[in-house]
Amino acid sequence: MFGKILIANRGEIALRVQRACRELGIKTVAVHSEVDREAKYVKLADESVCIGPAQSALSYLNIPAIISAAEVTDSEAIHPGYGFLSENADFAERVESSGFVFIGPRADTIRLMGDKVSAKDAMKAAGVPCVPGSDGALPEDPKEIVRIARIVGYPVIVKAAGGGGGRGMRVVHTEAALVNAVQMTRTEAQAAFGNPMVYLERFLENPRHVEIQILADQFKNAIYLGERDCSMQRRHQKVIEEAPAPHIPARLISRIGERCADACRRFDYRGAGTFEFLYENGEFFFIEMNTRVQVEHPVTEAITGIDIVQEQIRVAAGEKLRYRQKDVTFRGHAIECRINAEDPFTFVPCPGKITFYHPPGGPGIRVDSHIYQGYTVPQHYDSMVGKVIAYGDTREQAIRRMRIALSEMGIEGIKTNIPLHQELMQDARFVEGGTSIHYLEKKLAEKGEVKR
Ligand code: MV4
Repeated sequence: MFGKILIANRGEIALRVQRACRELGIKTVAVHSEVDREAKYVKLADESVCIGPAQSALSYLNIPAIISAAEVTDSEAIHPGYGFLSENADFAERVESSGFVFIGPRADTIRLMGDKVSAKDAMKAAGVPCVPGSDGALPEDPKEIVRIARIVGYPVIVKAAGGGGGRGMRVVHTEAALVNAVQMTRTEAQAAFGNPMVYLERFLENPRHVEIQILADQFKNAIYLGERDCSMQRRHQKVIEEAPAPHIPARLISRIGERCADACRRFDYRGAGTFEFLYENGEFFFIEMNTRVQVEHPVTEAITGIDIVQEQIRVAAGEKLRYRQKDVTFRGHAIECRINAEDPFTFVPCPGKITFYHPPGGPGIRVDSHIYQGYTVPQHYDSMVGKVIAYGDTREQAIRRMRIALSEMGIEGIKTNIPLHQELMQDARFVEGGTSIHYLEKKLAEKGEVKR
């Protein structure tokens, strides 16, 4: 096992990784920007290195500074967390060529999944069901594009190969609008990702976002840890996640989970990973794979009892996976509310000093957060300041516990989206379960209408 790990991230995930390291007896190095100098996870780390000014581009995305910090602290491995450099294949490559272990998949795997066209090709070949669409990237010839779209059937969605997570896509309802939409998406994709390749899919009108968590080691052992429903989102930002996904038969999950684990064995996947699917009318359609630990990993940890971050570290150190599929059992239900420093109605970010903080607790409640009374939420980064995870024997119990937790939680000095979560925990459609990816935005639009 490693003796010392550098954590190339900030905020709640930096603290989460640190806790996993501590439990494994590994020393930790925090890297931080100038504005994060006073952050508690920096003080709690065994060592810390300032890697640059507040702007992410000059600190948390500064590859040479991070590699240097690993060198001067004699770290053996680097954990990238989520966001920042976590899915940057060049970073993974530089980490490994500098003699450190990158805690994640190999650089070529990250690159394969970063290109959404090659990712989809690989999944199709591995027997993972995909959204029907163009086979690979679209050609230049407008006549060919029109022909392909006719076969796929309207509405279609044009997506950038270099995009993902909702960036670089356009829905097209008619043939008349197609060629122009493809051209516009190409131009935007070139500007945003340096890659003009686009592909086409049948547009699913009312799906849910259901993802499968997997774990794999370098010895071709791979398991799935069930699914998460992340449909409650606004502008591609997840707001609430839960596991299991309501009203999806367990045998459907095990069938798709086995496909994902099979795919991992096929392309020698190593570490934790997530297969993103759209789920509509009882069918799963693969859209993208994430090669990092995700924000919402705690709901899976709650229902499986497996520490995903510790397993990431173990398999990166070359250990054999400690679980076989038959060892993985699913019990109970978990819901996560992302707590953001933002106006609960306008969603405008609200950084500033926290003058009072009282975290919730009690049976089945987990809080993953780096904040404390007196902490100043900087304006330079994501507005998420923590997550509340409620676990119960049933979904109903998890919801009841979440309501209590939110009512106990006190954060003053900044605005947060706690009121939005409180409203959603009382929302009849949420309580029923199984709402689509459009539910929250529709609900918010209706609320807006009433106000006017
Ligand atoms: C789609 C889709 C409908 N049909 N693909 C958005 C994020 C990116 N991961 C893929 N996205 C979508 N792809 C087809 N063929 C609808 C979305 C989508 C979405 C997906 C997941 C969660 C939230 C979403 C919000 C709007 C659109």
